[in-house]
Amino acid sequence: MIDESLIRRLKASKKVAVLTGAGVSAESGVPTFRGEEGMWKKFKPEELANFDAFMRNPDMVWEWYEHRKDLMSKVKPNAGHYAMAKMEKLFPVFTLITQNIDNLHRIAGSENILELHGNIRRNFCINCKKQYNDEHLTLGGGKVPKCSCGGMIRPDVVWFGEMLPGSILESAFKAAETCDFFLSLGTSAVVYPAAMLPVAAKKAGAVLLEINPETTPLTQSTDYYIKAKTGEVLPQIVEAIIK
Ligand code: BJW
Ligand code: ZN
Repeated sequence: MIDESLIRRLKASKKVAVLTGAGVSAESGVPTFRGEEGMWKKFKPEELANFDAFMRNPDMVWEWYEHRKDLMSKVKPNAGHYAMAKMEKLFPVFTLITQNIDNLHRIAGSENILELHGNIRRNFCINCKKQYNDEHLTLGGGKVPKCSCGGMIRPDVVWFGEMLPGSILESAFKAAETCDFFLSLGTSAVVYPAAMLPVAAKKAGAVLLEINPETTPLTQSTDYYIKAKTGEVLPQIVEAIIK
């Protein structure tokens, strides 16, 4: 059962902002980084997802991304993604801020999306910055592709130590600081600056809801915490606000 006061307060909201993390795509078969089922139990994310690792061993890092590109091209949105696309239509202002690079929110039909950490289908040359989408590359060889200028091509995602896209981050903070209701979904809330968004929303007066089967450093600051999978709970929340 979902708390009645949560539904009442969400229903009364005009501006809603949502932050999603890897947990939202877990039920689609995309492994998370951390947590019980985290794929990075063997590797520390900070060691693989950074520019120095790419420069030291470009083929290894590229092969890891090729593997994930392949996986992410095959998976489908789950009930949580679809519920968020439905939710977007129910509020005058709805901003979906995602740390995920897998494109599943867009495939599910969400429109106002801010991708904080890039998108795995895009790539660019580290030398001349020319953009290459996956369809412009031959994937599967385990070797880092080269640009026409000779430079190495990397995925257009944000690695540790790199700045997030400035205008996207700015829009995300604006959405967080001006919303009435903020949802933090399927994120361990340990990676900055994304982890600051729910805190900024709460500080600016928003109601804060977290949904995650495991508690996070954010949990103690929330108004509502639902210990569950997003694919199970979000459709119930949408049903309850439509009723
Ligand atoms: C479910 C579920 C289900 C499971 N339903 N839930 C301030 C303080 C301390 C450190 C820093 C700071 N500011 C900056 C830093 C450094 C660093 C950082 O945050 N480090 C911390 C780890 C300590 N941040 C950065 O470097 C960022 N850049 C930056 O700040 O630039 C300015 C700067 C530069 C130089 C110096 C200082 C400042 C960049 C961060 C980039 C993160 N990139 C990655 C990789 C992207 C590409 C790729 O995918 O390969 O982004 S790392 C990885 O973590 C990925 C994710 O988007 C991100 C967050 O992970 P997420 O989504 O939360 O996933 P998990 O796996 O952690 O959690 C999943 C959750 O789901 C779990 O809680 C489960 O329980 C739950 N779950 N099933 C609902 N069914
Ligand atoms: Zn180039």
